[in-house]
Amino acid sequence: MKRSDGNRRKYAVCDLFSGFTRREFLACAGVWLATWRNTELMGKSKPNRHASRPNILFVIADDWSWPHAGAYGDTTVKTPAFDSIAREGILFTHAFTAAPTCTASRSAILTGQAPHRLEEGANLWSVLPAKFPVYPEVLEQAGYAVGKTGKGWGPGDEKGGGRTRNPAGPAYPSFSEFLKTVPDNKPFCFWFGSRHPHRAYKQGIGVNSGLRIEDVKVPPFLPDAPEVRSDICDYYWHVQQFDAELETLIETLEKSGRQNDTLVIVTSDNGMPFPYAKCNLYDAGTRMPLAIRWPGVVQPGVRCDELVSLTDIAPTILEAAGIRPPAQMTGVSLMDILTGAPRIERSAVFTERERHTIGRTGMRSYPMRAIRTRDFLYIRNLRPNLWPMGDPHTTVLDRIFADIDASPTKTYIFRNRRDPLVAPFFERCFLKRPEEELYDLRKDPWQLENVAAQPNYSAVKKELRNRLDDWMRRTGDPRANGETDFWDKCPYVTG
Ligand SMILES: [Ca+2]
Repeated sequence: MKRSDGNRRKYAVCDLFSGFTRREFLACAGVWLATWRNTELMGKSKPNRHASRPNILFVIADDWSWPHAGAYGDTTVKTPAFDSIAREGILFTHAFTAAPTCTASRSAILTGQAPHRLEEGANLWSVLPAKFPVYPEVLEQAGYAVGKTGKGWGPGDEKGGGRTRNPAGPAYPSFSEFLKTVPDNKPFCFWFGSRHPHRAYKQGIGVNSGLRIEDVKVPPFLPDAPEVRSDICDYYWHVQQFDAELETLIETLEKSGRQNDTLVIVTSDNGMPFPYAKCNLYDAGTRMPLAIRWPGVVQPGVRCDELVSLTDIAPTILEAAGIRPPAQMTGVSLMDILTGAPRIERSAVFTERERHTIGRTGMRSYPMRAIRTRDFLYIRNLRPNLWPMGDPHTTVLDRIFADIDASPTKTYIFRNRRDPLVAPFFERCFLKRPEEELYDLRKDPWQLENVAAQPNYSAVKKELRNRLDDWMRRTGDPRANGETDFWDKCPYVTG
């Protein structure tokens, strides 16, 4: 085994610690190190048959939540292209974005780092300073052809912070146009950023295209009303548009004859644009569809239930290309999962948010941090005196609670907030929240009942609070040391 592989593995050991308690880490590290020593010393590790460096096709939807795909059991929305990638590769059931807001999520995917490490890059409509390396640049320096179409990093000033282009790569009109520029002997890295299913929607387009409101399963965090069902049909229609784009990409790849040498990754940046979803740290905002296909490497039809983060994508891509990830990447390569290698299952992922819209007096952020384990979600609201979804003090409905996208569902809940049947949804989705939230996912999978104040949960709350504190400290979170107004003062760069 090459020395660089050994270094990479050592690096992975250090970084794996991010998902573990100290006790779990110590218990597992011995087993892991023994495996490593055996393969290292006895030379029994399999030769890297991917040394030829695969092409990378990264396909990202905009505002698409788990589990809205056929591969996850949704029988209403039709996603044959995503389902085919899942069937021919690996389907992740517990993948989480680092932040439920476009810019921060994309910053984290590209850099492999937690957003709070990326300065302005943690805010919506911001810049991603050039000092933070992104995987397309690293691949380009290693000889890859790099390009992107559609929504790359952003929204924000893609050339701000000392950059010369969008961090996702130079723009091309389409994947096929990009491929025409790539010599046969050169590997490529291409980013396709869809605009679907981001709003705005043409109201009724879902129903008018044949989706039936009676077929919609309304998630329990939303009221079951015809307006909401129709809004979900519109969302589904846009999910299907994304899937059609994915189908075209797959066909283009096949026509190029390079599909067997290409690692395809399909995911989303944050959850559906509905109350309690996008811009929230509940699963509806952070849990993402994720499927990865890599012919000859990933076993077809594998389903992975381990907790993974989209910050893991960049180190995965780099490792697949035979490149050691930059030391500051807090993500952990998924190569062991992709190859079915022995591994330590991670026991947690971490999510966060800073400023989304400028919906608060003084352009203030509403900072949150969370730890998600198999059985619990613990959220800390660092400024519980502020409105989590934006200030209510305006007469323009679109700007009331501005962190919730304007939509028929938002309007329905707001206008019916005094209806006893709707009031609990309004309180949960719109109003202020306590400093700590804790949800027992074993009996509350949609995180509707905060049990943080219940005495029988005090031990688990303490443990999760400590783990979250520990992660914030170890990853250099400026908020680990208390209040900061750094993200309040960052410009809202709308171009
Ligand atoms: Ca988005």
